[in-house]
Amino acid sequence: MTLTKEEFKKRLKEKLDRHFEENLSQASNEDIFACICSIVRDGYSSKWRRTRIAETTNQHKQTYYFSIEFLPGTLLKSNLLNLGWLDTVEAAMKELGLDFDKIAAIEPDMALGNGGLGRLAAAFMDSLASTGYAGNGNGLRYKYGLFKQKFVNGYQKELPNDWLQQGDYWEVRRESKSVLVHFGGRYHMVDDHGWMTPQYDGASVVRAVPYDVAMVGYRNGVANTLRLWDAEIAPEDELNYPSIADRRKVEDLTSILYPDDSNYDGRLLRLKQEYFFVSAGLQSIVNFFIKDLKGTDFKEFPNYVAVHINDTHPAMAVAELMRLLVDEHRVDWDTAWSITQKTMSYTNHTIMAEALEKWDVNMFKQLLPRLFDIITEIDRRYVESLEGKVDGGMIDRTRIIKDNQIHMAHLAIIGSHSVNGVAALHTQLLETEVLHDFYELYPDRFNNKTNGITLRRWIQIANPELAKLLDKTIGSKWRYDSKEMLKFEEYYHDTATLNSLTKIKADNKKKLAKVIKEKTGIVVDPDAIFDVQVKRLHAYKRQTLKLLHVIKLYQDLKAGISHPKRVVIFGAIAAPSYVFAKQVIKVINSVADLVNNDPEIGDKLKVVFLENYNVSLAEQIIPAADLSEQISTTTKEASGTSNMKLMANGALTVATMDGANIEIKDAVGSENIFAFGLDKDEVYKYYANHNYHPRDMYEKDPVMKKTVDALIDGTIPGCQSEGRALYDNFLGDNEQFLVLADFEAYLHAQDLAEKVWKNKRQWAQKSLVNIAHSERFDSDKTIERYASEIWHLDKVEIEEKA
Ligand code: 26Q
Repeated sequence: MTLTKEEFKKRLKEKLDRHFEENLSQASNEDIFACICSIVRDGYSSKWRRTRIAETTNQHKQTYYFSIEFLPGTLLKSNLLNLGWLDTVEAAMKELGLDFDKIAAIEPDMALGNGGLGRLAAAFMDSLASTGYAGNGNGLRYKYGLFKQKFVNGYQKELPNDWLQQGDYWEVRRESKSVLVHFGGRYHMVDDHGWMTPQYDGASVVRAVPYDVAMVGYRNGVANTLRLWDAEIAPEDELNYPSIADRRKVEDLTSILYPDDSNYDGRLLRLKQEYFFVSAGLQSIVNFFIKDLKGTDFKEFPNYVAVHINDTHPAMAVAELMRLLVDEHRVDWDTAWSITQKTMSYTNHTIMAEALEKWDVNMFKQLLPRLFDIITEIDRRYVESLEGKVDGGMIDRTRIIKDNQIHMAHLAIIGSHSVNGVAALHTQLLETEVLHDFYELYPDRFNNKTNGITLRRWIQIANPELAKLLDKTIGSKWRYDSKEMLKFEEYYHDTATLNSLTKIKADNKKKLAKVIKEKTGIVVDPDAIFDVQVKRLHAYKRQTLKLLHVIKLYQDLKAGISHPKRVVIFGAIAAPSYVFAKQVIKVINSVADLVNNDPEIGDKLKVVFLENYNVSLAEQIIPAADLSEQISTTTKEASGTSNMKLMANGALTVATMDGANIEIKDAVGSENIFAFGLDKDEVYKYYANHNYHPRDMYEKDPVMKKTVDALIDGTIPGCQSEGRALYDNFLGDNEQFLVLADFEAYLHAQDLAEKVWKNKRQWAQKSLVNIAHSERFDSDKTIERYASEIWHLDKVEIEEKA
């Protein structure tokens, strides 16, 4: 359905009149925003309905992406883009004399995630709809999304993020689809007409109410559903919660998103959350199967339903589906197991042992007694199936329950037909190291699916001028088929295109400079190198290495050694209980204070740590980046996705050969990336031989020594204890992220970057190559691979293809 400017204006006026009894000149931006959202909802509501009908009547297999995080950011512009209305609305708003960007900025970020994992889930939702597959999300409707980060005196403070305060514009409460989820109590098995059935006693019941958000496909008539569950008191259980405080306990279940992959606080609540959305999601899928698809012929289930386990957080889906099939629908165990394995697939997102979830047996048993017994039975049968076939060590290492803990990754692997990593190196490390035993047992289950990003958001929306340049050079087909972007490389020698590229970047940098001025008061020179590191704050991601580089640059400048002007931009949130990460934030802020206020330095070097990094801020930073910092300790970053977004916006990458950086290098060629650092074998050698002695390196290398000493010798005021903590960390033999081992190589890579920077044409050429090859990381393509190789989906009918 096309929308003309005049039609849009008419609708906007009608909505204002109807909802607010206002005309345009009186209306507040908030009211105008609400009305535009309403027009957008009208625009996709019939698609949403028709997609649902098509999925049921044509009985397409559907995939359900179970994820404890979804990080869509804002939806107004992306919905407009996907409806094909964005340009029209922007133009119409201009004609009305309204600032559309300002009005769109009213929308709060939907920040139901911490970082890459949640953002990937959101990108996959967009891509599933845009490639025309029936793919839905299943998650939690956190009342408070990821906390709001503030810096107070350089320290991170966390404030509640009340994103629902103004009401969410996109969700639809689906009361009639509510289900009940049970916790605690006891049960015993009774013979009910020949079927052993659990009878529960003393369990508490929580009502799960779904809020559905439409996921609109790019100009194809498809709208899928992201279903987020909210916890409420079940009417049948109301008497058990007489006081407000009691009620709050239930509602707390979906209050907060755990911002933590590093501590054990609140684990019980987290376990409850996991079961809550897994059980509610599976119940609603099974209900749909019975009511609208195949009745109770559950053998057909895997032909119609795929359930994807995004990291281990929803891994108990394996046991919960078994419970639903065996207990509630009387499917025999072996049949149920075969159905479950065919239905489930699992993605691993980390190789870090501490992030592989394990649950304490006693806690689990108390909260989920029946599920625990089902997992015990799965484990028993698993062990039995291997006894006599493999050595006992193998069984001990791979079984699900051991040492009083439930190993969720093991449950996910044993209960799925597919296990994938998120970049080639990561998958290889899963196969050869982390999950090697499982790889020996089930080699066919393992496969790689390198992550992707949605180029619609990161180019078309965040960098419209770049999008126009692509249209002008290679035509607009790339907007549907990113492979077309490779043609941009043909403009490698085209001076006009290179100049346009430089101009677009310069304009984006000016815009960001304004944002920086507004947010921090810091004045930066848009002609400087904009050097960007944006990602969760974690020791393995090594914001510390960037910090050391900044200190080194500062010392050089003070000593009269010149460098091209540089603005170093950080965006990073630390988990509240992650002490080291918070110390890093404090030291970076202290260094920023020192450098930014030193008159001798002026605008030769600026350090900007922007608060509260989120999707919306990323949309402002990334198009303005010249350099992309992807400097994790090799083997530690499963994939990374900011690396892909930055590349798509023409930033050149400084990279260790980790995660997807390797594939970026393959795509652009080694001359178009600044690769450096230890390779995976060197890293593993240090670990195996226990011969990492950073103090020796420090003593031998005066440059390194001077840089590291700045942390403790009073150079950086205001962070004495934190500076000391970093210093001690860098110099300890047990520093597992090998910061100092890569220091020299990193400086060298940065020197090279500075050299290339001096040749503007060469820089633009490398930038152009990066943009052209970012097509390789289009999440539409990633989803095509999941759809064909893991989920076995076919496409739902696509109308309105432009
Ligand atoms: C675990 C236990 C208790 C509480 C929280 C958590 C928790 C929270 C967040 C565990 C993991 C996360 C987030 C992980 C994450 O974002 N991983 C990233 O996933 C990206 C998408 O695959 C990759 O690109 C990144 O490399 C990986 O770090």
